[in-house]
Amino acid sequence: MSETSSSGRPIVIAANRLPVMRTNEGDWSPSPGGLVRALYPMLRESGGTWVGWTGDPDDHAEPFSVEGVDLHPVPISAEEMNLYYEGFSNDALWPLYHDALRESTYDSEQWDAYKTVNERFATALAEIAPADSIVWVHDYQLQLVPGLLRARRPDLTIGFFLHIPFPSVDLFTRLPWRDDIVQGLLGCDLVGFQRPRDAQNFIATVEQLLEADTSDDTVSFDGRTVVAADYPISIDVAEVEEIATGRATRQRTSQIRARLGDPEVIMLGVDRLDYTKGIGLRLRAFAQLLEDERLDPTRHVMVQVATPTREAVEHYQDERASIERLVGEINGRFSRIGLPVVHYLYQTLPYDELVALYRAGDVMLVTPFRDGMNLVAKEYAAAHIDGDGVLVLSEFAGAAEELTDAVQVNPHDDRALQDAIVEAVEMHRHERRGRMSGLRDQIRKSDVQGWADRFLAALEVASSTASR
Ligand code: GDG
Repeated sequence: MSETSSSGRPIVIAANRLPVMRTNEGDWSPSPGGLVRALYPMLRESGGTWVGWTGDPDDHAEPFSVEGVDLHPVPISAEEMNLYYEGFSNDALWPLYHDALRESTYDSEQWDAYKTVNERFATALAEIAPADSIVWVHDYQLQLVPGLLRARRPDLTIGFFLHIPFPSVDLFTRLPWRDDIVQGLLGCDLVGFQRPRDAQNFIATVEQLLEADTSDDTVSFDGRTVVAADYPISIDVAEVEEIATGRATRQRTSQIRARLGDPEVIMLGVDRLDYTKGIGLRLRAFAQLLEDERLDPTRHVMVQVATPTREAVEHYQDERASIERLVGEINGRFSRIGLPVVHYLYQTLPYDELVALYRAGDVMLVTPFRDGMNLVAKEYAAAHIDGDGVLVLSEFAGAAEELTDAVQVNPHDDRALQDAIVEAVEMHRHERRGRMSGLRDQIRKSDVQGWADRFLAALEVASSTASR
């Protein structure tokens, strides 16, 4: 824990979802995930609070506390869920911020719901944040909150972290409500991004839209200075290593290999079933390699975990249908009785099972068209305590900035992707181990706790220099 986070100032986190889930007995327990693991202990120590939605529509639950952290539910109705979350957040902002990979829907009713929910979050935060506390707002669903909160509570230190990319000026300015969004973010003392390029895009956008004074990493607007910089997120490395080392995981990994028919090489993909992740692309590359006999279905198999997500949004339904058709085609053509060549799981697996799969994966395929960071790539390296395994990584994942020992590839180039897969499959043991050692050194240098500490330390510096 850094000196800054133990400086005694209470911390309030705001995110779309609360960091807890209901147990079978109807109680609450912290949800799995690196963000929760990084922030929970800090909140416990600072006497902090997390503000967010419980996940159930129209849930007007009173504030409660789980393992020493105060949780403050913000109600969201079923209709708002549809307009603010599935609509504006995931059908307008998500595709726009990911290189406009799908057409965005711009709908003023959805925008109104986005504003209403952001106002509700800002009102809740203004009421509960202790005097002079630190408020850390997360992600694209809540971009108006910093500005709304600053107007109500100028005493607060406000930070924001965007988990997804910030697009180029040319893309961002398509957004009908572009000025409102950037002004919302400028209510912060510090706006954090995954990559330097995201921060640069933000600064260039502010410069163009608001004609504000900017420098490399600051914006002067409305008499205040706002810092915009990159803080690449990471994972709980120790936790993944602990699971990976466990006896149960080792046994499960051997069992998985055996169940797959003890192939020479297991290729693995793990993604939310999202059109940004390039799942179809890698399946097509795999199929072409089988077709060209550069891979052999008796020696090389693929496992693709595609976690259900945003199933009410049409682009996601289309993507699922297209992937499932492709899996069917490939298996129809190349499988043998009892031995499919692609093992496809449209499921959310327990985390232990995921780590066992990472360990079983000889080659990990992470091929997004665009990704803020991609934690799966980092989790794969953390799980490979055996020092072996090859990561094939898209140049368009934020993780590519740090994970330079991966086999990096432009996933839009189908031949290059096929070659990268063959390179990974055929890589000499010595080179595999050298690269994996580089990947593991890199992620150990910056785990999620370090990320949170760095962000909060920079936020306190930014707020002490900003004139309010
Ligand atoms: C957003 C940004 C950025 C996946 N399947 C299962 C499962 N997972 C877990 C993984 C990993 C997480 O979900 C996925 O994180 P990613 O980073 O890969 O992707 P997004 O969900 O799109 O996350 C992304 C991230 O925010 C953080 O800032 O890196 O760029 O898009 O932790 O392990 N977990 C379990 N079962 C599954 O089936 N338990």
